[in-house]
Amino acid sequence: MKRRAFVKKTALSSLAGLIGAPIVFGKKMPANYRPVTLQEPDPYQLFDLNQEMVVLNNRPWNIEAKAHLLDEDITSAEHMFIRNNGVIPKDIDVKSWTLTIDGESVQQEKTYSLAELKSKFQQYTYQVTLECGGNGRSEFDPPAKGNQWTVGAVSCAQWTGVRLRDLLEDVGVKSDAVYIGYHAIDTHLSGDPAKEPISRGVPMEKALQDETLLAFQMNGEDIPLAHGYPLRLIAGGWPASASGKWVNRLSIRDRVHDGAKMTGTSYRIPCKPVAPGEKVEDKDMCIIESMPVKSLITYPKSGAIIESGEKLNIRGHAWAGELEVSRMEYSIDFGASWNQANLDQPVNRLAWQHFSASIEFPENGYYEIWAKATDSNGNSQPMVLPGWNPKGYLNNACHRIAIKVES
Ligand SMILES: Nc1nc2c(c(=O)[nH]1)N[C@H]1C(S)=C(S)[C@@H](COP(=O)(O)O)O[C@H]1N2
Ligand SMILES: [Mo]
Repeated sequence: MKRRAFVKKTALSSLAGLIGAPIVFGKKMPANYRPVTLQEPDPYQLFDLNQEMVVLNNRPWNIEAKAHLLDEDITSAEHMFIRNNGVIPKDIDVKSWTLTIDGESVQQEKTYSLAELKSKFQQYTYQVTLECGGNGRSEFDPPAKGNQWTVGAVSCAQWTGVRLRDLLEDVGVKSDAVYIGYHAIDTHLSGDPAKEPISRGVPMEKALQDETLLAFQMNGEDIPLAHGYPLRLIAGGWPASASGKWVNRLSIRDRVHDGAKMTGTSYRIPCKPVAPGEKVEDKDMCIIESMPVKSLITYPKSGAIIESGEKLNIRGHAWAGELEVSRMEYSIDFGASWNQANLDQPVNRLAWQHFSASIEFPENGYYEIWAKATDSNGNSQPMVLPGWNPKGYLNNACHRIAIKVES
């Protein structure tokens, strides 16, 4: 086979892989053409997404927001990133939905219907930041495999549900309990029913926090299907992979949960920094817990043109995993000097914080605005890419937008 023809064939089959179906007249497609289904966020109207959302993959569905779409204080479903490891479940019957709590360290295994969960336990609402551990992956060099998230795999919606702590009290937890693992009904891409796409969890200490919920509502309505309808674990401030969607079973474990994507390089980083590209053994990899400090300029949109002499009011959000953001700064001279921005308190623990600033530009021309948050432990965002790791997690480099000032 000639090399050119071969390249074309692999390109076609990888496109078909992304689409999840063979492209019947694929050979007639112009070279470098991107099929419409991959240009639009959701041509089959599976989700209620804004047209500017960016599809990174549609088997499984992985879709991110652009920074300016995240301008809302409370992220709406329309602008919320979607991250799936497997196939979204279909035909969910809420009436027969149950949640079972089991595991080596449960005192009494119990199964609850959704109605029981809602009536038996007190309900709480928290606004919670959920950021994918791989957000920012696209900047790593050498590159990391996986969805090439830029900046938009983060959300901060309001979640309503019952406290996991109250459920744990109801079933009783043995003194040797270490971890909670979730199990859900989404299916593995291979179609193998014995395989779970993902089954992660959190240590007992995190499970017992006030804000750790089993949620049945998002922003005051049923959780949208793509985000975990009808029941979702919410463990804010940690990689969002800990917040299991479509959860029907929780196991109280006497060891660190060993479900799918808990081991190897999944959601783990080298315990000690390594050189870019270095091989790291499994035993030297540590599970990601609280996410690092980060921020996003959500207004204006990058590329804005400002009239000479006008002040520019910028705004955005900042978050710091389990910590609070204590200082917010911006730079218009590539990080040579920094100015203080206004920073609000979070509405509750684990919610992002809003910032704003009014900027005057000294003369006409091109500028970049860089934003830098500092957490309550004094850790600031790095100006450029932080520590390389094999899977490209935890890129919390300063967000930057482009601005032109013209008369
Ligand atoms: N059951 C299940 N839960 C899941 C996932 C999944 O694929 N299946 N993906 C996880 C990951 S990696 C992330 S980042 C978040 C994404 O949540 P969202 O799609 O609601 O934004 O869900 C987490 N919970
Ligand atoms: Mo994720």
